[in-house]
Amino acid sequence: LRLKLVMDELRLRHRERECEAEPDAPLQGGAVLVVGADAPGAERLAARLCEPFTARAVSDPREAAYLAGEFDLMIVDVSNPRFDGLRLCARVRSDAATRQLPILAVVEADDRRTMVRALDLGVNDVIARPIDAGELAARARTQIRRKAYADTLRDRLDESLEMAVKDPLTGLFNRRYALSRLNQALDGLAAGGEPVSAALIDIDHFKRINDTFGHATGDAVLKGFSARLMSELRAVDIAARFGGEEFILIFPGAQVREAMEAAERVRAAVAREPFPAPEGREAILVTLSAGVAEARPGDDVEDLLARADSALYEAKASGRNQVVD
Ligand code: GH3
Ligand code: MG
Ligand code: MG
Ligand code: MG
Repeated sequence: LRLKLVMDELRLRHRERECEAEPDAPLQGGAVLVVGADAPGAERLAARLCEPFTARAVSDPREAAYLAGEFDLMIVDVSNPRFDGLRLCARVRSDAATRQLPILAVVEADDRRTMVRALDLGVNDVIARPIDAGELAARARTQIRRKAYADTLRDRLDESLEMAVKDPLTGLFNRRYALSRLNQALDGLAAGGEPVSAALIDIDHFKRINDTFGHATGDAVLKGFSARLMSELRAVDIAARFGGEEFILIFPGAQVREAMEAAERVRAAVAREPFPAPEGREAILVTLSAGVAEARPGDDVEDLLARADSALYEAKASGRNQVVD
């Protein structure tokens, strides 16, 4: 054992020189969690990684699993039979929070069996003992770069998916998305599923707001109005901007009475408190009119919306600031 420690010490010194000598490798670093069978083993492994990596050494697999989500890469020593590194790898792979974390497993050069098991478990790469520091850095770099690229792609995908369904001004869903959800709900109803109701909303005398305060304030009111809509709805309800200052609420599972109550709650919340006006001017009281309709079996989207629209017309005609079914 003493001989082994001396050997490690020598390797470490050698490594320190290697670190300084690292030639013109691109400065792609990252936070690396190094997991070994025991604290000194983990520390020795971590010491093999130098700038621009920052390594943290850990020897408790539970602590490692807990910390893993904070790192760009995990290096696990699976070469020590007294330490079940493979189990840690499996756990990190199956946990949703760390599923994307790259794992590099350290194996004995002649232990093909463990190497294959590690790869089967979803480890991204393996490195064989005795460890060459240059090889370790290269494999670490590759995995971190791959992860960064995959993260970028995923973010861009999320962003464009969101742009396809959202209204940019208010952050509510857009008309197209609302119509497709309504279609889905009507299909569900036709197949004997749960009821669905919808409310069409139109802001009262919105032209006056634009004319009095300008278009920019009108836009700000639309944003604040939308936020207030959202705060009154259940998680399963859908709020969308249907057109300029027209909105639709979809209430999955709701019959007309429940939808009326929800729309009335929204109406009251909007009318209760005025919206901010430009500096030095009186806050802006906003009211809305809404028409509610429950889907009937056999309805298509146009049928349902036509009924909601005539209810909205009635709400406008009977003095605004009210909900009609
Ligand atoms: P009412 O609905 O009560 O009959 O009166 P209204 O004044 O609200 O009339 P209407 O709904 O027909 O007009 C809506 C106005 O909203 C017309 C348009 O200039 C304005 N508007 C539509 N989209 C936007 C927008 O994105 N931003 C702003 N600032 N104004 C918009
Ligand atoms: Mg309108
Ligand atoms: Mg109108
Ligand atoms: Mg209006």
